[in-house]
Amino acid sequence: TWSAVPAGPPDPILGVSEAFKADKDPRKINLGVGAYRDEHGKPYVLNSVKKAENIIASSNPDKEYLPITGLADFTKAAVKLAYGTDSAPLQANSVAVTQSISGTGALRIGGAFLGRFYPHSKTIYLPTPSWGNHTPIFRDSGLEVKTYRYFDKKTVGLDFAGLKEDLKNMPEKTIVLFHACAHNPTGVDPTPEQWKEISDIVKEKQLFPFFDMAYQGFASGDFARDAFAVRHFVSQGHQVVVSQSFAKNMGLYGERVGAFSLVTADPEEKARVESQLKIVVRPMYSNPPLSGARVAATILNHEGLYTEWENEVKHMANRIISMRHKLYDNLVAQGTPGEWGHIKSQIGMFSFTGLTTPQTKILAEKAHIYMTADGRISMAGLNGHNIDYFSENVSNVVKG
Ligand code: PLP
Ligand code: TYF
Repeated sequence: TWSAVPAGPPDPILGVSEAFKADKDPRKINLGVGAYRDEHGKPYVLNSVKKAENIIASSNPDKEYLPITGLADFTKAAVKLAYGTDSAPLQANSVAVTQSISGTGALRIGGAFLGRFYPHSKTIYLPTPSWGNHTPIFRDSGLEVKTYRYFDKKTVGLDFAGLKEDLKNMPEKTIVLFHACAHNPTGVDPTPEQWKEISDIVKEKQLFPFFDMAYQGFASGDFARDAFAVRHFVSQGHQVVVSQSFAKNMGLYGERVGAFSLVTADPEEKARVESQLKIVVRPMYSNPPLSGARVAATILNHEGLYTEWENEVKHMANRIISMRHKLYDNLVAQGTPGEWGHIKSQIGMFSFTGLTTPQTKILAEKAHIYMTADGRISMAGLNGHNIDYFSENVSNVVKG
């Protein structure tokens, strides 16, 4: 029956983890997947999460199905985190929201909803490059995927002129995806001033902004600062849609906690939109998973735990930033050819190092250092124990 099914290619990111696992060298380092690691290279379960789990366990909760759009205590708090408590559409009760299977599920629900109901276009523009899963997610949800310029290889920074030109040349009212902060894979974000210009062009062209917010808090350690783009767009009257993930900022990766929300015109429109979100979700998975949403809701709605969580997010963000400085200092001290300022200026979980695919292969084969073939490293995989070994090997491979 399945003799005509061709073997598919492995996931380029998760494939790196497999190669890492198979390597038996004690010096090995995995900088592939974007998952936070502590200063000993170990996965990190947040204390705020452990405490929330204890609170939940001691309340003897049942295991009933959630509603189709999920746990309301969670979704209400999630949109406050994204839009800000004083956000006008939140105050007006016009933000429609559903819980989702983490950020990926939120993007998928968003793609499906826009594919079905957005009246003006079935095309979504993604930055080049973008997270590798964006194209398949939106294609599988029935949208046509196109791209706009984003990253400038020469400056290892934002191609702001190219980005603006491409936005201006898009058909009116088309859908554009933006990474809200901590762009994956480049680590390059527009500045607040640049976001303002982008917002103006989006308004002029009546483009439809879709924000993927997978790293709120992870970029700067400050939730409001990382939500600048979303909140600015909303303040300018854009009816944004937002996908949120709690994988990174709460370390709830495998728990699959996320939300998809849309700004609508008023509570009546919101109710209609939410009724259709249910119709999108119901045949996909009926209703979302319970445990992770309970954890997130407990943290978001508990003053003490929220503060503790905020501090833990700051700690993660700051540890990553300190690794950026150390790596930069090491590369410069070792006389590594090239300009390495981007290691410090890039934002969030990743650094787009500029290492070439052949260099990444050499690092894997000779030094047991694993990263994606595009030269992206997950900064969180570096720590005080392995950063000197890493810098030395990068320096050597660049010197050739
Ligand atoms: N969007 C971006 C840009 C990401 O990098 C990721 C994952 O790392 C996601 C969305 C979705 O992740 P998840 O489904 O684990 O929340
Ligand atoms: O870019 C990353 O490393 C994260 C992790 O199917 C990830 O997005 C990778 C692959 C995937 C889901 C998450």
